[in-house]
Amino acid sequence: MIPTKTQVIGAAVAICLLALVPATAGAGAGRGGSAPTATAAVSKKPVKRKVAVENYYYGPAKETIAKGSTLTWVWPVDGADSHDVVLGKGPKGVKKFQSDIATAAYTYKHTFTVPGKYHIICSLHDEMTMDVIVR
Ligand SMILES: [Cu+2]
Repeated sequence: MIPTKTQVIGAAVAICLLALVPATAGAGAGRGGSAPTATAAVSKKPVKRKVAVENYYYGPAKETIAKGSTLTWVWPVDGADSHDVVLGKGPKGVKKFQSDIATAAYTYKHTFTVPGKYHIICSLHDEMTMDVIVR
């Protein structure tokens, strides 16, 4: 049987709706309720930002900041597992930096003076990484 125009359109709409469902459902589920990372235009001025050190992830996992900006990693007051902040790979000539290994109520600060891409890792958890782009 040849499908009528209405049936074809109906099927197309149904497919579109199906395609939308996982996208919408996935959007909010990602980070366990942390604030959405609105990507505003990157300020050319140095900024001071905080990064949450959570169990097995940094929030946010990506930061784009101007040269001279400072990131402060903040461990939760009631932290459960131990983590650190280590420069895995950075621009040429940048010295390695790393925090202590801490569990709770700890902060670590670093000011980025050299533009480039910084890959930050937790030395205890391979899956725990973040990227910092310095412009
Ligand atoms: Cu960790």
